[in-house]
Amino acid sequence: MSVIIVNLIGLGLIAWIVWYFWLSSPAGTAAAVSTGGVQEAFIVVKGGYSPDTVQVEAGRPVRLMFNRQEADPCSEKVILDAFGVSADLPEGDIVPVEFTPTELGDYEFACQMGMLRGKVIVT
Ligand SMILES: [Cu+2]
Repeated sequence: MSVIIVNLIGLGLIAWIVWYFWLSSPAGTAAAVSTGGVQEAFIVVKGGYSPDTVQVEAGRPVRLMFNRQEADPCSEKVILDAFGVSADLPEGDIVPVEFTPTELGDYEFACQMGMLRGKVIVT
């Protein structure tokens, strides 16, 4: 019986984390959450980027955690030209992409064909 209760609490916690990081800000803009000086944001990749706009502060490291939830080859790579970084996104994995923005502005990121687009706003 107590095992069932513990499992239910665990499931509830997972549901809350998923809701908090992914579902509470669908598509729109998300401010990166700072953990130990690193600005972190979770981005779900599924027919687009969600959220598709992430707001960060200049001069501090950023870690974007991409979670690709589809098999569509269109989204298998994400490229952040302005920051000189790119990453392969295996389906289901959470892939961190790190960089430190130094100048204010809007910077696009996209899939390798430029069909899916998102934006990093550096303030
Ligand atoms: Cu594409």
